[in-house]
Amino acid sequence: MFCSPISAVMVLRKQVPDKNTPLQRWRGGFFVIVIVSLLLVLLFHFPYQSIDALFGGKGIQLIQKANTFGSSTLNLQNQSDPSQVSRPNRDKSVTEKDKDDGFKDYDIKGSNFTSDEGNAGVDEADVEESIEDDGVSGGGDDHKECDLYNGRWVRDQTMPLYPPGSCPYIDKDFDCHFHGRPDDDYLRWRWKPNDCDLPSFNATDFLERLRGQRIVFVGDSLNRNMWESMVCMLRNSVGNKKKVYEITGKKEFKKKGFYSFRYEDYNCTVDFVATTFLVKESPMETKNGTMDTLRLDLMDDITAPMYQDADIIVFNTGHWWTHEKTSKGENYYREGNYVYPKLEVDDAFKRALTTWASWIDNNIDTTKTQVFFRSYSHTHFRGGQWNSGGKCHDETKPIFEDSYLQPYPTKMTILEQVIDQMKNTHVMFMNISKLTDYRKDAHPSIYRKHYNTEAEKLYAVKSQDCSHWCLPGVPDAWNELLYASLLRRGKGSWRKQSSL
Ligand SMILES: *[C@@H]1O[C@H](CO)[C@@H](O)[C@H](O)[C@H]1NC(C)=O
Ligand SMILES: *[C@@H]1O[C@H](CO)[C@@H](O)[C@H](O)[C@H]1NC(C)=O
Ligand SMILES: *[C@@H]1O[C@H](CO)[C@@H](O)[C@H](O)[C@H]1NC(C)=O
Ligand SMILES: *[C@@H]1O[C@H](CO)[C@@H](O)[C@H](O)[C@H]1NC(C)=O
Ligand SMILES: *[C@@H]1O[C@H](CO)[C@@H](O)[C@H](O)[C@H]1NC(C)=O
Ligand SMILES: CC(=O)N[C@H]1CO[C@H](CO)[C@@H](O)[C@@H]1O
Repeated sequence: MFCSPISAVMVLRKQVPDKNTPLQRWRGGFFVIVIVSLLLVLLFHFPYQSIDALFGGKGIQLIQKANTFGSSTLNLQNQSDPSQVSRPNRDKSVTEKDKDDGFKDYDIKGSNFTSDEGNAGVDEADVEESIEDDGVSGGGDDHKECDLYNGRWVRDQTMPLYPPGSCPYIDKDFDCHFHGRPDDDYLRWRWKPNDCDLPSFNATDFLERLRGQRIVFVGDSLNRNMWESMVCMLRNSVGNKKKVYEITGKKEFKKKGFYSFRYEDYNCTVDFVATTFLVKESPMETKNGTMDTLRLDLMDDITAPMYQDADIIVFNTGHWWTHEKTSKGENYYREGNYVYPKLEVDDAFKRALTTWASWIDNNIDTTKTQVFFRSYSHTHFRGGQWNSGGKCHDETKPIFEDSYLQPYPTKMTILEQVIDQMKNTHVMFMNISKLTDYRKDAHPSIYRKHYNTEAEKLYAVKSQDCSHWCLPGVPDAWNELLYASLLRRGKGSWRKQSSL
């Protein structure tokens, strides 16, 4: 649709009518060229916001579409300057009560989350068309890009990307090797999109591109899982491991707050901000004492400044949005001073995400910051839920049969709709739900702690972790997909010239 300014001008030159005098012809042609060039200069050299203002808010969508469908020569995203990086206020440490002292706090009831098949299909076609998930281009175009999230797990003996037990920054709960998991087949799978190959993960290249920048994972413990994976994948390529460290020396990452791994040779950091709902948890005083409430209309203002100016942000939320973790929706959700006597969790989720989306649209500098949202990661509790003896510890093989997969979560359909309505920000949607659903074999299950007695072992069998992932493991694939998306759609140092 668009082509380079020079070829556009050449085309116009050819089309100037030939019946006038040479002078008129020259003048006419000249003015057309000047005006067209001016327009093109405007288009190509103004940041998104300016273009957006010019086109009354529709500019970004136009440009995104152009970029999705367009040829690989078009590079409208080469506008950020990675050297202009400012830092957040790192002193803002959070002292709120630790919400993650047992894995259960972060767990969910898988089947209840994904139920509601009746609604799952609503508007799905529309959503698919308009959402940029950096995998699928919109419908109806010949230059359809490969959907990175539509694929399968293939055997690969060169996996994993870092040796089990090699990385000291993996939470003990995720360190299945440390806790003696006997099988290791679950480590030897690689995600393979059906219509293309992922670029192999080059940690040195990733760090080079991240030089002078900051990537932040924001969300619940599943994003901590992904963050630790990234820290380890990158650390594996660094010769002198002493030059990779948490900036305040922390070795435990479960408390709410801010964590930052610095890669000294690359002047960059890989950070995690723990905020389970993204919006603000807000205790409220009542006659009867303090009541926990969740503000659906306000971002978590303690954590938002910790990531607002990062170069890359990867969000997630989802596992806490369940009936039982939100007081059954009774006297819990709040907007302003109004506490809903009762609100359905999907409704609350939609309101909170809408708050998130509008905050992103108004507070993120999209010329600098690239925003990702990672979708829901499936759980695999068999014979019960996380709190009623659900199990996955005998699983050593992925699911191969698609008909055994769970339906696409309704909450993710809601998320897609919210992202689709954003005005200023191109959010890259990492649609990893299905790929996680295949991997019933890769959870920590009983290998999340040591047990000394038979009684402890018995208890471990009854209280398994089938929602987080062993590391090395499945989140490594999410980070490979993040790398692929950055190479394909990234700005500045991330942009790769050759097509993916
Ligand atoms: C980005 O623009 C600069 C100059 O404006 C150019 O030198 C560089 O090659 C461009 N990078 C990419 C990836 O297109
Ligand atoms: C990885 O990236 C580095 C830095 O760009 C490069 O020197 C190296 O050749 C790459 N390795 C592979 C295997 O492509
Ligand atoms: C490190 O990166 C920051 C931006 O994050 C930059 O201001 C600073 O100059 C860089 N330092 C070096 C030594 O390159
Ligand atoms: C306070 O407790 C009383 C008695 O249990 C109850 O009737 C009332 O609704 C409570 N008020 C609030 C604001 O929770
Ligand atoms: C994400 O993947 C699911 C299948 O797991 C699909 O139904 C949904 O449409 C996808 N969303 C996008 C935006 O591609
Ligand atoms: C739809 C569904 O699966 N509902 C279940 C949610 O979880 C509770 C408690 O585990 C079950 O009793 C429901 O049947």
